[in-house]
Amino acid sequence: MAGSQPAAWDEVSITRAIMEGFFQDFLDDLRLDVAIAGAGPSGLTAARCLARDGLRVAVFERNLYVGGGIWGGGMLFPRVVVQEEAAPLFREIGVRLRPAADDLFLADAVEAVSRSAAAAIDAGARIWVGMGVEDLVLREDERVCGVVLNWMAVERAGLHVDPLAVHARVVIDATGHEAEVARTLQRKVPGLRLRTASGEVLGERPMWSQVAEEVLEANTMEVHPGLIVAGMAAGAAHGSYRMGAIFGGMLLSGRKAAALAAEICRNGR
Ligand code: 48F
Repeated sequence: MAGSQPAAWDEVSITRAIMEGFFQDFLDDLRLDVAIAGAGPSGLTAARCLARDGLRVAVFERNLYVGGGIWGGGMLFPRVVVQEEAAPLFREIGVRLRPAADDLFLADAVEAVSRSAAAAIDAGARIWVGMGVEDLVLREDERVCGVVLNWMAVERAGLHVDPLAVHARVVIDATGHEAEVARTLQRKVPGLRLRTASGEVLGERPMWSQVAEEVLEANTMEVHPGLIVAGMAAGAAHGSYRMGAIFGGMLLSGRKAAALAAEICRNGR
């Protein structure tokens, strides 16, 4: 600015701030209690509950934005429905709910994403975006002990770039309908039997909302030592039904996944 004192910073200061800040934070997260793949409703809820319990937790989200399937509500109508049992999990983070027909509650999708992400961060979780979980780290007895990461941009460009890894005592697969992390484990360890009834990831069935929601908490479990499935990944792992734009099960599943992961961390496995 002509005539005024030049600012102390220049372009290099901006670059330095970004690079130093990134690496300070990322180095902090190289050894986690819990690594969560996917920042949809189940992953964000799990992250908040774990961080609130004092565990070191990070979420790795492939996209540049968080929220997973919340944004689109139902068929691009940006409203999401939750049932009464799950309503407190939204209310406690300030998501306003309107009563809807048949004992359901309605939330604004943008508010639900924003408050879920903010609550997880406020509790102490860190969310990394643009980083996908492309594989797992294994140890003796095929125990899962970390995630293998790469940039979404690398994946999309189809570049041959080796990934980096972060250790975690527990990994939560909250990747949604494809249960990507559990499927990767199954694909890469021939003969592996998961702890699902079928021993494998069955994939999601067509829609039956009520049953899908009812069984989701039970399906949220450690499917392999060190690997918990949550949210739609838990449904898909067990070959359960699709539920559509009702999200209560996702919140309850995230909370249960957090409780299971915390228990594993406490028991020192
Ligand atoms: O799909 P998503 O919202 O999963 P969710 O928490 O909730 C499902 C509901 O949104 C909805 C539903 C309703 O009730 O059926 O679909 O189970 O969020 C999954 C997140 O994981 C990211 C993906 O971009 C999304 O934000 N994701 C998927 N694969 C990976 C991943 C991966 N390999 N690594 C990192 N993130």
